[in-house]
Order: sequence, then structure tokens, then C-alpha cells
Amino acid sequence: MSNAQCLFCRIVAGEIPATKVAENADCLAFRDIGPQAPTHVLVIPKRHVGSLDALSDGALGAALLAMARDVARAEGIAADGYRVVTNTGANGGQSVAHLHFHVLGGRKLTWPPG
Ligand code: DGP
Repeated sequence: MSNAQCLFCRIVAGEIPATKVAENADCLAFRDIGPQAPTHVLVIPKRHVGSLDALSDGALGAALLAMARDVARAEGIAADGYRVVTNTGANGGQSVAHLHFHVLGGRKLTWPPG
């Protein structure tokens, strides 16, 4: 299921270009358009899920996290450490209403977030 108005569904459909770094039947990883770290990749489900709060398929959640881990290894950031985060809803800072995990690394990341 996809949503014609959804930016990330349109990336999945190939209607909007993106630099893909990993893909399988259910998940897609591509580089963030405004990278906040030397490596900044988004991992998304191919079917439309609005946010983590709308995710009911545990197997899909596990597949997304496995792809995030595999992307970190492939990008060469796993040994030094990295961050996987999903912003959820208005207070969480979510700006695109399609579930996505940010994979960030390649520099020392600060904590806590703002
Ligand atoms: P969030 O604020 O957590 O919903 O993150 C949305 C991210 O999506 C943000 O880091 C920028 C990224 N983004 C927005 N539009 C595009 C786009 O058209 N292409 C790509 N590759 N990334 C996008």
C-alpha cells in the first residue's frame, strides 16, 4: 500500500530520485537530503506506515532495524559507533509522515538531543 501524497512513497515508487544504499522486498535505505553527519541514511518500509506509532508489524520493525545495522556496517561506521533514531509526531520532530529510521555516524554525536 502506498500513498500518492507521501514523499517517501514517491521515492519508493521511483517518482522522486534518491541515492539508494540498500534495498530488499520490504525496506529501502537512501541518503538523507540534508545530512547531519558524515553518514546519514534513512531506512524506511516500502509500504506506507505513518510513524513508529502506526507500526503494528513486528517483523517489519525487526527488518528495518536489521537493515539499519547492516547499513552502518557497510558504511564503515559500526566499529566507532553510530545512532539509529526515529522522530515520532510533532513533539518528536517528525517532518515526513512515513516511518523512517535515521542512521547517523562518522563523527562523535552529542547527547541529549535538543
Ligand atoms: P524527520 O524530520 O525525522 O521526519 O526526518 C525527515 C528527513 O527526511 C530529514 O532529515 C530530511 C529528509 N528528507 C526530506 N525530504 C527528502 C527528500 O526528498 N529526499 C531525501 N533523500 N531526504 C529527504
